[in-house]
Amino acid sequence: MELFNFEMDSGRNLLPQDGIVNYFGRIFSEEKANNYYKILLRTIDWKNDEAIIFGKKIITKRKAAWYGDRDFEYTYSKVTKKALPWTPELLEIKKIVEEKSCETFNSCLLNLYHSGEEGMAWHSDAEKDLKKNAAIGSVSFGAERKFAFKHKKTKETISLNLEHGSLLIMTGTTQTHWLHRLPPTTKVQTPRINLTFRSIDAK
Ligand SMILES: O=C(O)CCC(=O)C(=O)O
Ligand SMILES: [Mn+2]
Repeated sequence: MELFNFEMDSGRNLLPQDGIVNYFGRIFSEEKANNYYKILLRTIDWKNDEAIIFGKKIITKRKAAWYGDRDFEYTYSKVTKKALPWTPELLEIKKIVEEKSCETFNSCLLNLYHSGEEGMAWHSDAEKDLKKNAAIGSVSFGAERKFAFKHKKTKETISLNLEHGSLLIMTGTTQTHWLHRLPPTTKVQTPRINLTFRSIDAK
Protein backbone atom coordinates (compact mmCIF):
# COMPACT_ATOMS: atom_id res chain seq x y z
CA MET A 1 0.00 0.00 0.00
CA GLU A 2 2.86 2.37 0.89
CA LEU A 3 4.56 1.59 -2.39
CA PHE A 4 1.32 2.22 -4.26
CA ASN A 5 0.90 5.62 -2.60
CA PHE A 6 4.48 6.59 -3.40
CA GLU A 7 3.89 5.65 -7.04
CA MET A 8 0.72 7.74 -7.08
CA ASP A 9 2.53 10.83 -5.78
CA SER A 10 5.74 10.69 -7.70
CA GLY A 11 4.76 8.98 -10.93
CA ARG A 12 7.19 6.87 -12.89
CA ASN A 13 10.94 7.30 -13.28
CA LEU A 14 11.40 9.96 -15.99
CA LEU A 15 14.81 8.58 -16.99
CA PRO A 16 14.96 5.51 -19.26
CA GLN A 17 18.28 4.29 -17.73
CA ASP A 18 21.23 5.14 -15.46
CA GLY A 19 19.41 7.22 -12.86
CA ILE A 20 16.13 7.99 -11.12
CA VAL A 21 14.12 11.20 -11.47
CA ASN A 22 10.63 11.49 -10.00
CA TYR A 23 8.36 14.46 -10.51
CA PHE A 24 5.77 14.86 -7.75
CA GLY A 25 4.02 17.84 -9.41
CA ARG A 26 2.63 20.60 -7.19
CA ILE A 27 3.03 19.56 -3.57
CA PHE A 28 1.93 22.98 -2.20
CA SER A 29 -1.46 24.64 -2.69
CA GLU A 30 -1.47 27.83 -4.77
CA GLU A 31 -1.89 29.91 -1.60
CA LYS A 32 0.96 28.20 0.29
CA ALA A 33 3.27 28.38 -2.74
CA ASN A 34 2.52 32.10 -3.22
CA ASN A 35 3.26 32.67 0.44
CA TYR A 36 6.60 30.81 0.39
CA TYR A 37 7.59 32.62 -2.81
CA LYS A 38 7.01 36.03 -1.17
CA ILE A 39 8.70 35.10 2.13
CA LEU A 40 11.75 33.56 0.46
CA LEU A 41 12.24 36.64 -1.74
CA ARG A 42 12.29 38.76 1.40
CA THR A 43 14.13 36.62 3.96
CA ILE A 44 16.85 34.79 2.01
CA ASP A 45 20.31 36.37 1.89
CA TRP A 46 20.40 36.54 -1.93
CA LYS A 47 23.78 37.33 -3.53
CA ASN A 48 24.80 37.42 -7.17
CA ASP A 49 26.43 34.06 -7.76
CA GLU A 50 30.11 33.89 -8.68
CA ALA A 51 31.97 31.39 -10.83
CA ILE A 52 35.50 31.02 -12.16
CA ILE A 53 35.35 30.07 -15.83
CA PHE A 54 38.57 29.71 -17.86
CA GLY A 55 40.42 31.40 -14.97
CA LYS A 56 38.18 34.47 -15.04
CA LYS A 57 35.78 35.48 -12.28
CA ILE A 58 32.23 35.81 -13.56
CA ILE A 59 29.38 37.42 -11.60
CA THR A 60 26.04 35.93 -12.63
CA LYS A 61 22.79 37.89 -12.93
CA ARG A 62 21.13 35.01 -11.13
CA LYS A 63 21.24 35.21 -7.35
CA ALA A 64 22.03 32.33 -5.02
CA ALA A 65 22.20 31.41 -1.33
CA TRP A 66 23.47 28.41 0.65
CA TYR A 67 21.95 27.13 3.95
CA GLY A 68 22.59 24.08 6.12
CA ASP A 69 22.57 22.21 9.43
CA ARG A 70 25.95 23.80 10.16
CA ASP A 71 28.44 26.00 8.34
CA PHE A 72 29.15 23.38 5.64
CA GLU A 73 31.45 24.48 2.84
CA TYR A 74 30.33 23.79 -0.71
CA THR A 75 32.58 24.43 -3.71
CA TYR A 76 31.08 24.56 -7.21
CA SER A 77 32.25 26.46 -10.29
CA LYS A 78 35.52 26.86 -8.30
CA VAL A 79 33.93 29.16 -5.67
CA THR A 80 33.40 28.10 -2.03
CA LYS A 81 30.30 29.03 -0.04
CA LYS A 82 29.79 28.64 3.72
CA ALA A 83 26.26 27.63 4.78
CA LEU A 84 24.04 30.03 6.71
CA PRO A 85 21.75 28.71 9.48
CA TRP A 86 18.27 27.56 8.35
CA THR A 87 15.40 30.05 8.30
CA PRO A 88 12.07 28.82 9.78
CA GLU A 89 10.47 28.55 6.33
CA LEU A 90 13.39 26.59 4.84
CA LEU A 91 13.11 24.11 7.72
CA GLU A 92 9.35 23.79 7.12
CA ILE A 93 9.85 23.13 3.41
CA LYS A 94 12.72 20.69 4.12
CA LYS A 95 10.47 18.67 6.45
CA ILE A 96 7.74 18.38 3.82
CA VAL A 97 10.23 17.39 1.10
CA GLU A 98 11.74 14.76 3.42
CA GLU A 99 8.30 13.32 4.20
CA LYS A 100 7.27 13.18 0.53
CA SER A 101 10.53 11.69 -0.71
CA CYS A 102 11.46 9.46 2.25
CA GLU A 103 14.96 10.99 2.04
CA THR A 104 16.90 13.29 4.38
CA PHE A 105 18.88 16.43 3.55
CA ASN A 106 21.35 18.58 5.50
CA SER A 107 21.67 21.61 3.23
CA CYS A 108 19.98 23.66 0.54
CA LEU A 109 21.19 25.72 -2.40
CA LEU A 110 18.75 28.39 -3.54
CA ASN A 111 18.69 30.15 -6.90
CA LEU A 112 16.71 33.22 -7.92
CA TYR A 113 16.20 33.77 -11.65
CA HIS A 114 14.81 37.26 -12.25
CA SER A 115 13.32 36.33 -15.64
CA GLY A 116 13.58 33.74 -18.42
CA GLU A 117 16.74 35.47 -19.60
CA GLU A 118 18.54 33.83 -16.66
CA GLY A 119 19.10 30.09 -16.60
CA MET A 120 21.71 27.49 -15.74
CA ALA A 121 23.99 25.72 -18.23
CA TRP A 122 24.43 21.93 -18.56
CA HIS A 123 26.04 20.45 -15.44
CA SER A 124 25.64 17.67 -12.90
CA ASP A 125 25.58 18.06 -9.13
CA ALA A 126 28.42 15.69 -8.33
CA GLU A 127 30.91 17.86 -6.47
CA LYS A 128 33.15 16.07 -4.00
CA ASP A 129 31.53 17.90 -1.06
CA LEU A 130 28.23 16.08 -1.75
CA LYS A 131 27.47 12.52 -0.66
CA LYS A 132 27.83 10.32 -3.74
CA ASN A 133 24.49 9.27 -5.29
CA ALA A 134 22.50 10.93 -2.48
CA ALA A 135 19.07 12.27 -3.42
CA ILE A 136 18.61 15.92 -4.40
CA GLY A 137 15.17 17.45 -3.78
CA SER A 138 14.28 20.36 -6.06
CA VAL A 139 11.40 22.67 -5.12
CA SER A 140 10.27 25.49 -7.44
CA PHE A 141 8.26 28.65 -6.76
CA GLY A 142 7.21 31.37 -9.18
CA ALA A 143 7.42 31.22 -12.97
CA GLU A 144 7.06 27.80 -14.54
CA ARG A 145 10.26 26.86 -16.41
CA LYS A 146 11.45 24.04 -18.61
CA PHE A 147 14.10 21.74 -17.09
CA ALA A 148 16.10 19.26 -19.17
CA PHE A 149 18.30 16.19 -18.72
CA LYS A 150 20.93 14.97 -21.22
CA HIS A 151 22.66 11.59 -21.01
CA LYS A 152 26.45 12.10 -20.94
CA LYS A 153 27.12 9.27 -23.44
CA THR A 154 24.00 8.73 -25.57
CA LYS A 155 23.10 12.49 -25.58
CA GLU A 156 19.42 11.50 -25.17
CA THR A 157 17.42 14.39 -23.70
CA ILE A 158 14.34 14.39 -21.48
CA SER A 159 12.55 17.56 -20.42
CA LEU A 160 9.66 18.63 -18.26
CA ASN A 161 8.09 21.81 -16.88
CA LEU A 162 8.71 22.63 -13.23
CA GLU A 163 5.50 24.15 -11.85
CA HIS A 164 4.94 26.68 -9.05
CA GLY A 165 5.09 24.76 -5.73
CA SER A 166 6.37 21.54 -7.32
CA LEU A 167 8.88 18.90 -6.21
CA LEU A 168 11.37 16.93 -8.33
CA ILE A 169 13.65 14.27 -6.84
CA MET A 170 16.89 13.21 -8.57
CA THR A 171 18.55 10.15 -7.09
CA GLY A 172 20.54 6.94 -7.76
CA THR A 173 23.23 7.43 -10.40
CA THR A 174 21.51 10.43 -12.07
CA GLN A 175 24.39 12.84 -11.41
CA THR A 176 26.98 10.33 -12.65
CA HIS A 177 25.33 9.67 -16.00
CA TRP A 178 23.15 12.70 -16.76
CA LEU A 179 23.62 16.46 -17.09
CA HIS A 180 20.77 18.86 -16.40
CA ARG A 181 20.06 22.49 -17.22
CA LEU A 182 17.53 25.28 -16.94
CA PRO A 183 17.39 26.69 -20.48
CA PRO A 184 17.00 30.45 -20.89
CA THR A 185 13.78 31.51 -22.60
CA THR A 186 12.29 34.74 -23.95
CA LYS A 187 8.81 33.45 -23.09
CA VAL A 188 9.10 34.02 -19.32
CA GLN A 189 9.28 37.55 -17.92
CA THR A 190 8.73 36.86 -14.22
CA PRO A 191 11.03 35.50 -11.47
CA ARG A 192 11.46 31.95 -10.29
CA ILE A 193 13.00 30.59 -7.08
CA ASN A 194 14.49 27.11 -6.95
CA LEU A 195 15.57 25.25 -3.82
CA THR A 196 17.75 22.15 -4.11
CA PHE A 197 17.98 20.21 -0.87
CA ARG A 198 21.27 18.32 -0.77
CA SER A 199 23.46 16.10 1.43
CA ILE A 200 26.90 17.41 2.20
CA ASP A 201 29.26 14.61 3.12
CA ALA A 202 29.93 15.75 6.69
CA LYS A 203 33.42 14.59 7.62
O1 LIG B 1 16.82 25.98 -11.07
C1 LIG B 1 16.74 24.76 -11.18
O2 LIG B 1 15.69 24.18 -11.37
C2 LIG B 1 17.98 23.90 -11.09
C3 LIG B 1 19.14 24.48 -10.40
C4 LIG B 1 20.31 23.56 -10.41
O3 LIG B 1 20.44 22.68 -11.22
C5 LIG B 1 21.32 23.70 -9.35
O4 LIG B 1 21.21 24.60 -8.50
O5 LIG B 1 22.28 22.91 -9.36
MN1 LIG C 1 22.04 21.26 -10.61
